[in-house]
Amino acid sequence: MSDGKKGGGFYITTPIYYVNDVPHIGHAYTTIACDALARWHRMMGDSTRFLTGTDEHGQKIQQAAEKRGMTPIQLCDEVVVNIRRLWPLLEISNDDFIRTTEERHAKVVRHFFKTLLDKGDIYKGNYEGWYCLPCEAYFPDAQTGEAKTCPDCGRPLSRMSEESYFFRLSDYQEKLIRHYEEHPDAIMPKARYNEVMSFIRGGLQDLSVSRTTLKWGIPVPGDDRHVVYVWLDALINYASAVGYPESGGLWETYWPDVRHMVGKDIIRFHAVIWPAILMAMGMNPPVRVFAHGWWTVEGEKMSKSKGNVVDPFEMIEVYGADAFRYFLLREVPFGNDGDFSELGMAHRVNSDLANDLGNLLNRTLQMIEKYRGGRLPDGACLLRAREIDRAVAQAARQIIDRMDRDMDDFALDSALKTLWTLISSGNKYIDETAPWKLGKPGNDPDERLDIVLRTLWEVLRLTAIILYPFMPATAGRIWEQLGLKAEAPDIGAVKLPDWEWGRGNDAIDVKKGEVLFPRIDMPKWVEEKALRDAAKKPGAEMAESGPGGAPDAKKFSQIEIEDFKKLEIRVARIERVETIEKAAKLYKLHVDLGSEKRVIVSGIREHFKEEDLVGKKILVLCNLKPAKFRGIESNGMLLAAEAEDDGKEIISLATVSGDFPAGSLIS
Ligand code: ME8
Repeated sequence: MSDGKKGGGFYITTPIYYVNDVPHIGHAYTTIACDALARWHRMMGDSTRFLTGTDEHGQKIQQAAEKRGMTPIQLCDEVVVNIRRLWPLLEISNDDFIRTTEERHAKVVRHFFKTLLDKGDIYKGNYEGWYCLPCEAYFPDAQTGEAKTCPDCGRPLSRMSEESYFFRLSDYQEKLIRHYEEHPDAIMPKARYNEVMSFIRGGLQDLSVSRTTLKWGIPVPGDDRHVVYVWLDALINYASAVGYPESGGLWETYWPDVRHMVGKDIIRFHAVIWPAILMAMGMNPPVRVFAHGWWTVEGEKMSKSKGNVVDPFEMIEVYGADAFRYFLLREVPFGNDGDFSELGMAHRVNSDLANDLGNLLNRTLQMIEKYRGGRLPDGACLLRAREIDRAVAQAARQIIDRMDRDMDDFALDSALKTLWTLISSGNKYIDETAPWKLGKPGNDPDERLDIVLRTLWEVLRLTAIILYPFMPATAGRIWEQLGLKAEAPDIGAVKLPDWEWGRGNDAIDVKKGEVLFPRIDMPKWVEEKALRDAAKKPGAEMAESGPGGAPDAKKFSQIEIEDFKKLEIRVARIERVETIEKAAKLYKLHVDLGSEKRVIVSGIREHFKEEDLVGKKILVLCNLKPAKFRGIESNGMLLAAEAEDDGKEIISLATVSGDFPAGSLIS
C-alpha cells in the first residue's frame, strides 16, 4: 500500500449524495475538502483520482418521487442537474461523477452480491425489527428505547418483517479489530477511531442487505422479489466507478490507495460495514476513512423548516467561490463541528484575504512597478542576500513540508494557518526592510532593493502555488499578476517538488491587476444581508431550487388555513416615492393604508419609474416585523410576482382591479 506521498497514489471519494434534497453547505463542505486534497496531491505529483456522485435508489427517493407525482428516475434526472451544476461553480475538480442508476454501477453491485452469495458471506433468512424509514436502517431493540424512536434521527420507528438476505457481518468483528489495531490511522480523527472500535467491540450482528418492501433499487441477482439494500448499493460506487473488477481497469491503479471522506453521521457504514464487505470480497479495506464534523448555522441546527439552510449557490454569488472555500476550510479544525456565520465569513474576507493576502500582493507589485518599471529583478541578486532575506527563504522551504504533513493528516485548517504564516512573514519583511526607503535615490545600493523585491516576489510565487488547492481561481489571478502566465499558463500543472526559491533569471514583467478581494463595507453588508434574508422569508421554498431554479408548484409544502390567517395583507395606495442616496436599487415608498400611513423600503427601483408608482394600488404584507435598510425603518412588504425574461429579472406588482379602497383586507 502506498502512503500517498510524492509519486504514489491517492484516490479520494466524497459520499454520494441523495437526490431527494437540494445541495447545501454539508455537501459543499465535504466536496471542497476533497477537492483541496486532490489538488494538493496532483501538485505533489501523486497519481490522483477524485470521485463524487449521487445516491439514487431506495425508499427516500421512491417516496420523494411519489410525492411529486414523478417516477423515481424522473426525480433523479431532475435533481442531479442541480448537484452537477454546483461543482464547477465551486471549482471542484472531480475526475468522475457516478450515479447509482448507471448500468456501469448496477453490474458491479450484482457482481458483489453474487460473489458474496456464492462464498456464503451472504445468506437468506427472515428479518423482523424496528425500521427507520428516513434513515433506511433497522435498529436492534436495545437501541430503540421505550418510545421506539430512531437512535440516529429521533423519529418514530416502524415494526417491519420481511424475508431478507443477510451479510455475515458478525464473522468480521475480530478481523476488523485486528485491522484497526494494526492501522490506527485508518479511521480519523482519533475520537472517531475510538468510537468505531468500541462499537465493533460491543458486538456486530449480521446485516440485512436486501428489501422486498420497495421496488426502486437494483434487483438481487436470481431473486428479483428483492432489491439490494440501498447502503450496500451506495457503498459499492467507490469500486464501480473505477471499473472493478475489469482487468486493466482503473481500480488496479487506484484501489490500493482509496480514502473516503464522510460526515460523522455515516462513519459506521464506511468504517464497519464497508471494510467487512471488502474483506469478504478479498479486497483491501480503505486506507483511511475520515469523518468531518457538522455545521450548525448561527448557533442552530440547520433545517429546512427553520429556513436557515445555507445555500452554496447564494454564497458563491455573494462572496465568490474562493472566499466560501477558504472560510469553510479555515474556520474550523477539520474533524470538529463548526458554526457557520456569514458575519464570520465577511470578517475573514476582510482580515485574511483583503488585508493579509491582498496587501502583500498589492504592495509588492506596486513597488516593482514604481521602482523597476514592472520588470522583476534577476534571481542572481539573491546570491548576495543578507540574513534577513535568507531567513524568509528558509521559512518558505519549511512551510511546504509542514503543509504536506498537515495535508497527510487531512488537517486542512492547519495547512491554511501554516500558509498564512508565510503571508504574514512577507508583510512583516516589507515593514522591516522598508523598500520605499531603499527606493530613494542616494540611499542604499540599488542591489539591496533588487534583493528585497525579488524576495517578496518569491514569497508570492510560492504562496500562489500552495494556495492553489484551496483557492484555485485566486491563485491563478496572483500567478497572472506575478507575470508567470507566459511561461506556465496553468498554475494547476505546476509540480511542487520542482519548486525552487529564486529559480530562473528570465526577464519577467509583473502586471498589477484588479484587487483580489475588495474590502467588504460592513454597514452596507448588514443592510444587504437584511434584504437577502427578507427576500428569503415569504418564498422560502423558492430558495430550494437555488438562484435560477424554476419554481415548481408541486414542491411547495402545504400549510394550514390558520397559517395563512396569520398574514395581514391589505390594499395600499402609494402616495409618494423617494429615492435613497447611494442605494441604486431602493425606493422609500409612502403608502396610505386607509387607517394609517406607512413607509416601506423596497428593492424595485430598477424596475419602475417614480411616476409609474405614485397613485398605484398595491398589496402590502402589513404585519411583517419592521426592518432597517440604509438606516430607514421599513414597515411592511409589498407583494410582487418575479420572473425571468431572456435572462433579465422582471417584476409585476400585485394589485387589485377596480377602484378598491386602501386598507381593504385580502383573505
Ligand atoms: O448520507 N454539516 O447522503 P446525504 C456538515 N447518500 N455535513 C453535513 C451536514 C452539515 N450540517 N448535513 C449533511 C448520504 N452533511 C448517503 C451517503 S455514501 C456511500 C452514501 C453531510 O446527501 C453528511 O454528513 O444525506 C454526509 O456526509 C453528506 O452531507 C451527504 O449526505
